[in-house]
Amino acid sequence: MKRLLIIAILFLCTSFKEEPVPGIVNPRCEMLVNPLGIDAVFPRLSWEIVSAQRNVEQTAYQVIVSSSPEKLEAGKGDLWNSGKVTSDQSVHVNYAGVSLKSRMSCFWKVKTWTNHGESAWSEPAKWTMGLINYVDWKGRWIGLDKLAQQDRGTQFSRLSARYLRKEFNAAKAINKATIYIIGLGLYELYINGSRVGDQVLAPGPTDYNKGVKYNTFDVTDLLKQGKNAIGTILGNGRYFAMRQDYKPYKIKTFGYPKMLMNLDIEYADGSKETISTDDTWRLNVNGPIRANNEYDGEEYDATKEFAGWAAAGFNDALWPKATFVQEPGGTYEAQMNSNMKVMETIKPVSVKRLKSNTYILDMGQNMAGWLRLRATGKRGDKITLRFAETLQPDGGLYVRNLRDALVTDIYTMKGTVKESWEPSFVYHGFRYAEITGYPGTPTVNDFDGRVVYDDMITAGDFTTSNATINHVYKNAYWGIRSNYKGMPVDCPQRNERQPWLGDRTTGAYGESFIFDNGRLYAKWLDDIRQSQKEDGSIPDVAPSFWRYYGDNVTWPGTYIAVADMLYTQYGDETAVAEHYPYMKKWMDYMAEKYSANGIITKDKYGDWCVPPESKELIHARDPARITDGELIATATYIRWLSVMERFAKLLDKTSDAKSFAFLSDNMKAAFNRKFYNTSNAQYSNNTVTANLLPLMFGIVPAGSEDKVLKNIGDKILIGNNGHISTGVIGTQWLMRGLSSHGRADIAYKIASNTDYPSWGYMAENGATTIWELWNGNTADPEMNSQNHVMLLGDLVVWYYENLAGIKTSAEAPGFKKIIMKPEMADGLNSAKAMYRSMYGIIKSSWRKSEGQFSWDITVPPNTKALIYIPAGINAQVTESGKPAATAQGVRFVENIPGRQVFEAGSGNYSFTSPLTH
Ligand code: RAM
Repeated sequence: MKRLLIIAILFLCTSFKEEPVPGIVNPRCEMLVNPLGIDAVFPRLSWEIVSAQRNVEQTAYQVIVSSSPEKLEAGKGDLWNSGKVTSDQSVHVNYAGVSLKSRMSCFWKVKTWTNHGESAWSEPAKWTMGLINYVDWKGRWIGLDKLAQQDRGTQFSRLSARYLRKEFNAAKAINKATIYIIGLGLYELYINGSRVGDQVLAPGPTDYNKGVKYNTFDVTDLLKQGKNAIGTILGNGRYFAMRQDYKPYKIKTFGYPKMLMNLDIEYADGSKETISTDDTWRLNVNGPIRANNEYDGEEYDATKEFAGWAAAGFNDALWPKATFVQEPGGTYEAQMNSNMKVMETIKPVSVKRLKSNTYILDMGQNMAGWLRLRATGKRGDKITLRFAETLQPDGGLYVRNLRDALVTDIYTMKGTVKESWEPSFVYHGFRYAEITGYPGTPTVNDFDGRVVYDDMITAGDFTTSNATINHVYKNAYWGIRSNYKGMPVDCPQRNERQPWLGDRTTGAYGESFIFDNGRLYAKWLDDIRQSQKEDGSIPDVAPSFWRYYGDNVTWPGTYIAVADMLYTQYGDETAVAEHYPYMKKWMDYMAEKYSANGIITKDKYGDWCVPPESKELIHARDPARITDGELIATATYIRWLSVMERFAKLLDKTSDAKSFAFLSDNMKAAFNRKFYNTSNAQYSNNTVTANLLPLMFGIVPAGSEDKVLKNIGDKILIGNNGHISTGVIGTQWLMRGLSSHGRADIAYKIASNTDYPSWGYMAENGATTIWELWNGNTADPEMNSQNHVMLLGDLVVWYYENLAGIKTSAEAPGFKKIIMKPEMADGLNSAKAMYRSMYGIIKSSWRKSEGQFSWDITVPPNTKALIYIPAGINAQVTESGKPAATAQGVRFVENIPGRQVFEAGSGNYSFTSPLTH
């Protein structure tokens, strides 16, 4: 049998002799390569096929999962052998083997059959199971449930970090050691003096009463036979929230830092031991981190360092014992999204003296993270760093827009040569820093900007011939990475930093082109579900660190939009299936409580942050700029009904799908009765948002779309001189709305503007990220962050889908089928984008020159692309110099006005067509 197989393989290989058969790369489980300590008992496996050949399609796969590398090598799938499965599925394949138990290691590989032959086995990959059940956790929660002497329990409460340590003896040779840790609010972990992992500000934030995340590390290499030491440092994070005595009804706090840890050791002789948290641990609050919280900063006194405290042999006789403390309320969950990390280190562009011993450092870029400093000074010298996004006219920091966040890090020197320090439990949103007390003259070489956000790859790249668009793209990139903090937050600098739902309704979708954010947003959906009240209500902020349960359609509805994004961009059906009951519950709750005669009567934020009539205002007061809240709420609810209908169909819930559709029809009729003026085809007071939402949500009476579109166009071109007039809600649909209705010219105008109000205006006025307000350089500081992503709306989606022409088809989501249809906006001569999909890299690079349109495309294996070449019906379209219809891997599909449409399988293609103008 085996011999036969080998012969068959040889035969297949030889039949494609000069070209290698497609290979497999990047096998990953739960969208992660080699994840440790997961708690998905039916994990999903994905792989990418690599091949330079055209039109490679998977026809079958085989997955083998084994309990040891040796078994895997021998092809013994004792956990799962799928056998040869006839299928073109290569992403999110459900594990279907023996049931997975806590602590199991699963080694796996995959091979595929394609229309170009049978691949070799992939490189082996691995995942391990975490502690799935509560009873798997040994030991108890430890900490110190009170303030240390030097701690303050005030509006600016900051605790000194808690240092915990334990030594133990590993009597025998160690085969394998795994550590599971829940360190709240934030932890740093050390073994035998070495830092474990490169994560910072871990674990991911949650509503700690509902669920806490544990992290898992393989620490085999850090342990040794004999004496070992574990050390952890606990910081406040959101667990011991700031502002202890301030608005307790609004700002949630949970308790004092605490931790639970298991270190599982397997000895070479097969015996096992677990070292866990108990009252043999020591805890000291008098270490170097004297004060920390996310908003006010960290104070570090190096004279108080405990040299060698995390290594074996340290004398901790004077350290008090850790005490048992109450466990947090929620479930223990494996953290399936990546922790934050220092993702990039950048140098300041200048350090200038402001006055006596005060200097201003400029990073040249608004960023989120912190500064690492180097200095040589005397013991006890204090270096103080304060952070801000902008400067005052006198050159000093402008901090009024930070509200009462103190954003101050203080380092007290121990007095050795070239000390280096960076904080552990804080981050700042800043471009500038004020340095005081630095011994000597600070220079750019004494500081590094540490850019901190969730560890995820940059999935996309985008550039065009238009400098403004490129500049805004760069600002968006920096804005988005600034605001991933284990959850998407609104801003990284002021006393807020909250995971506001409404900021990401469409944002999450656009961001997914730039960052591989699927796991972060899957985690956020869990946060949102956990924040749901029994009756169905969903807050505006989740995890609900700020208690904002007010019920509205736009902000909480992001729950549905993000599930839709995960399905659309990553083909993640599980996200939809898991959350469907809760989304439906919210939909029912909102309709029951707030609808009257087909209209949703409750709204809260309106079209948040439209450009106001005067440059000092935060919100417009002019009724002509403001869109009716009931209109926004009802249109948005209709939009959610259509997404829910899509979900219901996907999950075979036919009767739900019917009732969503039925309700939608009724509400559309009610909406038009209430807001539509048939005589002039205007909705309500004719704002762009009032007309755009019904146009995009299929509410406009059939046949009247053009008239409504004309009202939008007139309002922009005549009423607003070609400028944007929408806020957070309208901007989510604006660019795609114009493009998909044939007005790419207006969208392009809006995207290229550099005067007020526009994204280009921000860039022209010094923004290196995206502002919270269109008039961010002149408005009241009370709500005026320089690093907020909500006003991006659908701009990034439009960049990729409409300018570069990379979009997934809705019918085959996750880029199984790709729609490549770039806009030929006048004035734009080229666009080039790369996007790393679950199937592999997609590229689109087009340019217009010398009467010719040229377009280079890469389509990944196991996908198909529909390619819309701008060309009239008789125009000669070529691919690599030959008539396109005859090119290998290419098939002519149809002519539509202005385009010839081809279908292509995987591969690289170079198309040309004559330009008509
Ligand atoms: C502000 C924040 C946030 C927004 C809410 C409604 O506090 O700017 O981004 O979503 O308001």
